[in-house]
Order: sequence, then structure tokens, then C-alpha cells
Amino acid sequence: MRILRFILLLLTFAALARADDGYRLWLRYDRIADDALRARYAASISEIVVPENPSPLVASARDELVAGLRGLLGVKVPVVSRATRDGALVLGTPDDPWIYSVVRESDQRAAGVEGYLLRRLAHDGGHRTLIVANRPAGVLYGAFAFLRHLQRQQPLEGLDLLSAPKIERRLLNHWDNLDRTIERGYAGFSLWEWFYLPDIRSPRYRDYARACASLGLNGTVLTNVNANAQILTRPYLEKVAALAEEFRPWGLRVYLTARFSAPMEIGGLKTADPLDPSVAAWWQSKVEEIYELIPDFGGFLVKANSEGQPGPQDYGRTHADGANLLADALAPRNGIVIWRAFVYSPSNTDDRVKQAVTEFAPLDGQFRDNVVVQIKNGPLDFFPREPFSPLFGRMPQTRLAIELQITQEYLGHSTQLAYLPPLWKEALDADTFASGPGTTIARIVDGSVKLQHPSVIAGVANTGTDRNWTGHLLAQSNWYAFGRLAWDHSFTSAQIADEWARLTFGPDEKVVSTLRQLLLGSRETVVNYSMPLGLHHIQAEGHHYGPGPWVADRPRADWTAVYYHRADAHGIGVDRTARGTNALGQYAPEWQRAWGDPQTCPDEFLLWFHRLPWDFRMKSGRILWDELCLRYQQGVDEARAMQRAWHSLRGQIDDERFTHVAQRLARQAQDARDWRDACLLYFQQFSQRPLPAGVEPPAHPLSYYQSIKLRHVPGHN
Ligand code: BDP
Repeated sequence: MRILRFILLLLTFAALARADDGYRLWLRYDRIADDALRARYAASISEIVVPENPSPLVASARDELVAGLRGLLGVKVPVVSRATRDGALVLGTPDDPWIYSVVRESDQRAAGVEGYLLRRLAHDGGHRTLIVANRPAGVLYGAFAFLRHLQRQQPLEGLDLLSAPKIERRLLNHWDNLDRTIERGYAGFSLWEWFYLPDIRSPRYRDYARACASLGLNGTVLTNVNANAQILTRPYLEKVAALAEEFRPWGLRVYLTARFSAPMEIGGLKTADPLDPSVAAWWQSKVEEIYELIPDFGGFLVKANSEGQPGPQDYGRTHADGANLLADALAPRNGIVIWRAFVYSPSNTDDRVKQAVTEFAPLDGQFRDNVVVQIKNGPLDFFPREPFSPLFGRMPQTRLAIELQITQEYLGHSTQLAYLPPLWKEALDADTFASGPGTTIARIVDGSVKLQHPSVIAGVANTGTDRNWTGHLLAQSNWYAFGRLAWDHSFTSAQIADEWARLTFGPDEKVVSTLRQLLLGSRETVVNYSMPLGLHHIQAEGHHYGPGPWVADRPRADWTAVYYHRADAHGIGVDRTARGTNALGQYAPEWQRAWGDPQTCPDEFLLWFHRLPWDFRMKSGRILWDELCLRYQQGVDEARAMQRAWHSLRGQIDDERFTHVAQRLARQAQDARDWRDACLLYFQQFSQRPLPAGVEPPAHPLSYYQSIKLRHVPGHN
């Protein structure tokens, strides 16, 4: 009996060892299996040197190193306040005279406010390793970078890495409501437990902030852009202050969304007119109240006069008037206003993709210095592929931020795999030509084209209460990648995929290379089976999951699919050249030339800019209809290939994570088929052409797909 129990116990332990719910993200710190390497590391890291009474951020760095080294090396590395042994790992800032004496001034300059230097130095016949920075935040980021170095099993010999963020404010935007639902959130409910705050504080607050800090993220907007004014009332601000306190040791500042009509809704005023002195006074005192509670409060994010949100235009004022009102209130406390340019009006019948430029470009130069205009990467929304937003090239006198979406609103939610850096980098690397060639969006945003403080990058978060934080385990890679790109947009998608795979799944080369390929191809796969050749906005209505090219008859034409594909017997696509809506005219002449002619326009933007007959001759030599069909088929083939690739890792990944991903990839392959069949059957009504060879016959008639009504889809109220 006893033996049986013992065996059962052993089996339970074995099962546990094989199970992993993904909670630890990329910060796993599992013991390095290679004994020789572990011993080499252990021999080179003898003690952690931290000044006495360290600042909270340096204390976080110290604790992270202690925990990380204990996990990776299986030893408890002692913490001391002065180096005593060979192999000391020295943390600190140049206030320390010894650190000052060994770090060149040029390095200090290059590290800037938040950067760090990791360096192994010869010292006294042995070695020391430095994790140094000008400020505590840099020490913290350096500690994480050092642990990343060990997690990736890189040699300590010759370690010499100086890294500094290119953008100052690296923010997550949470679209979290106060009732804890999340707009376009697919990983459970909001992490912020408003009812229990400020007294009861979930340990997840710390874990969240720590994960953000590990990537160098330094701010978080807690609330939905479709804002609720309640967040600015005293009881809620006290709750926000509690969160700020939890986040502070990790260098994460809080920001809030501000509802423009708050002075009326919670302040008892008759108006929210930005030019009304009583309104200005209300915001000033509200801002004072916030800073009393949260001295390092970051500022406001505002969605105004967009999709029904209140704003300055309700009073005949401009976006600049509205933004400047809040900016003036925040300026004495060095707070900032992030004003979104995601606008399209219910009364303007012009092409929706043009409207941000129409509304914002004339306001260039009118915003205060502490206002940043935040622009989505594309001119429409967050579709699987869009050309970059032309507004980036149209406001040279305004601070501009880029808003990326980490949550996969139009790319299969947290059910499908879509690794997003290739999408984000298309935008970041896009050349606006605004001040000559090389005026990329990344360089505009990071302030290298024209020095701009503060520089801001934002990612709409994909986190929630799911144990693995992001719903789909592999969607953790998008949170990770956003943070890494926000730090340095010159990292490549492949570099980040490789890094994330190693940290999350360990060093096995087959696992890493399989994952890297899986991630890197996934976004294009989603494009192919959902919206290839420049198609856009043909998703199901409301929840945005799955196909809906037939969507028509909505309260607004620009909320339908037919408005965006315009398929009929003659052809498909929108003419956005000068002969059509001339959205193309908002881009530099270089792009007008390249994209204006369907013969030279790249396939990926073809139907975005052109309306073409079904028998248009493509670069491949095929006619448009056949090409479209084959792209959809390719997407399905690729989705199946992703499934096969994952299955080739069976036995090399713990069962829990393996099964979790396998189930989702199977669903994705099925979803890809549904997309293909629904879209091809729908468009075939107009093209009146057969499916070309190589395209599988649809599984059901069109009416079947049109009758699907998904209910209770996450992320949609
Ligand atoms: C759209 C979303 C909507 C957001 C809006 C925004 O469907 O839920 O509120 O963007 O960014 O993509 O404001």
C-alpha cells in the first residue's frame, strides 16, 4: 500500500514537471540543463553587489537577479554591499566612485536616462561584471537584460552590451472597462479588480508590472479609450493610486483615459466647452487632485469626437482646442496629453480612410508642447494589412505617436496565431518621404527627424485574467515583441521571435527554429486566408471574428463590408487613385507613383487602391479571380502546415502547453477553411467564374456561412 502511494506521488510529480500553464511568461528561469555551462556561469558570478539602502527600482533589480540566478544556476548568490570576491556582479549608477572610474563618459552619455551597460571587466587579476546605468530604471532594465543573456545561454566572456531605448514613453493601452470586461480583449477579464481596490491587492499587479519592466515598458493606460468618467472620481482615483503604488517599484507609471464630458458627468457643470473658463478650472483642480494621490501620474489618453465619444467639436471647437485644454491643466505637473487621431465622422461621406488627414493635418502646429497625437499604424483601423497612415507624413510641427494593436481584433482574436512584428515593422519602417527619403515613421515617432519630447509608442494590450495572460499561449510573443520593439524598433521580427522562443520554450534548436518559422509566417497566413490582395474590413460584424463580406445595411455605410470591397459583376476593389476617392493623394509623390498604377502597385495593396476587373492580368500571369482564389487556398494550406509544424514538436514540449497550442491551431485551420469558402462563394456570385485548379471545393453552400451567428464572442459586448 505504502509503495503504491509512493509511486502515485512520484507520478504526480512527474506530471507536474510536464505541465506548465504559461503563467511565468518569458521569465521562467528554469535550471540550465547543461551542467558545464551552469558551472561556468556559477563560477563567474560569485556575489551580487548592491549599494546599501537601494532605491526601490534597484531593489527590484537585486531581487530579480537573486531569484533568476537561483532558478537558472540552482545556487543562492549572496548579496553584499561591497565587492569582496572575484566574479562580483556589480549593480549601480555612476554615483558610486568605482563605477564612475570604470565607465567612460561616452558610455554614460549613450546610456541616457533609461539605458544600461552590461560589461565584463578584467579586475585585480580576475573579473567583475557590471550592470550599470545613469538612473535606477536603467539598472532594472539591465538586470533583466543580463538574465535574458543567461537564459539564452550566451557566453559571459566578452560581454559588452550598451542598450538604450529609442522612444521615451513605451506604453500599453488597456481597453479595460470598469466592470472588468475588455473591449476587444480575448484573454478573460480585466486584471484591475476595481471593487476590491484599494484595500485588496492581487499579487498579479506585481507580476504584471514585473513582466512589463522586463521588456522596458514604462507606462500603462489603465482604462478604455471609450472612457467612463467615473474613473476620475475620488474613490476610483484612490484605487488607481493603489495600482500606481504596486507598479512603481517596476518603473511603470499609470495614465488614464479622460472622457471629454467629465466636467458635466461628474463635475456638475453645464458644459464641457474647452474654451469655457469654468471647464478649464475644473480640469485644473481635477489634475491637482490626481497628482496629490499619484505624484508620478503620466497623463491622459483621449478619444474624442470619434465613434460617438464626446469631444470639443460638440462645441464647435477643434481637436487642438480640446487637447490644449487638458495639456494646460497637466503642464505644471509635467503630465502629457495623448490625443488620438482615430476619427471619422458620421456626417462626412468622404472615404473613411481619408478623414484623419482631413481633420488633423490643418491643425498641425496648433498643439501644445505636452500634446502627442497618437495615430494607428494604418489609415482605417487595425486590419491584417493596410498601407501606413499618411497622417504621419502630414504633421511636421506636431509630436506624433504610433498606436499598434497587440490584441488581435481582426486577426483571429486569441484563438488564432498571428505573430505581429512583421505587421508593425511594415508601418515603423515605412518611408513617408515627408522630409526627404528615409523619413520613416519610426524616425518621426522616436524624434530623430525632429527632436520631439516626449516620444511615445503605444500598444493596445492583449492581457487578461487567463492564467497564461494572453489567451493563446503563443500570443505572449506579441506582448513580448511589442515591448522589445518599443525599446528598439531596429530589432528584426526574426531576432525577437528567436529570443522569445528560447526564453519561453528553452534552448533546444529544433524547438526554437520550428517556433521561429511558425511565428514569422503566421501573420501572412492570416492575411492570405482572410483578406488577401489588399482586401480589408470584410469580417463578420460586431465581434469581428470570421468572414462577413456580405455585411451591408448597417447604420453607417463605412461599417459595412460592401463599402470596402465593392464587388459586382465588373470587378472588385476601391479606386483610391485620383480617378476615385484620391486617398492616394494624401501620400508622397513617390508612393503615388508606385501605388497609383495597378501594373506597379504591389499585390498586397492592389485592391486597397484599385478597382479592377475580374480578368485583370496579375504579375503572376494569372487573372485576378484565379489569383484571389489561390491566395485563399494558400492561406488554408499554410494554416495546415502550421499545425503540422507544431505536431513535429510532440514530446519536446510539456503536455499542457503542447495540447493548448495544438487545439488552437486545429481551430485555426478550420477557421481558415471557413474564411476561404465563405469569401470565394460570396465573390463568385459576381465573378461568375469557376474555382481554378488547386482550390478545394467549398464544404458548404454560401447560405450556410451566411447563417452562422456566433454568440458570446469574447471581447464584444
Ligand atoms: C476599433 C474597435 C473599437 C475601438 C476603436 C478605437 O472596433 O472597439 O473602440 O477601434 O480604436 O477598431 O477607438
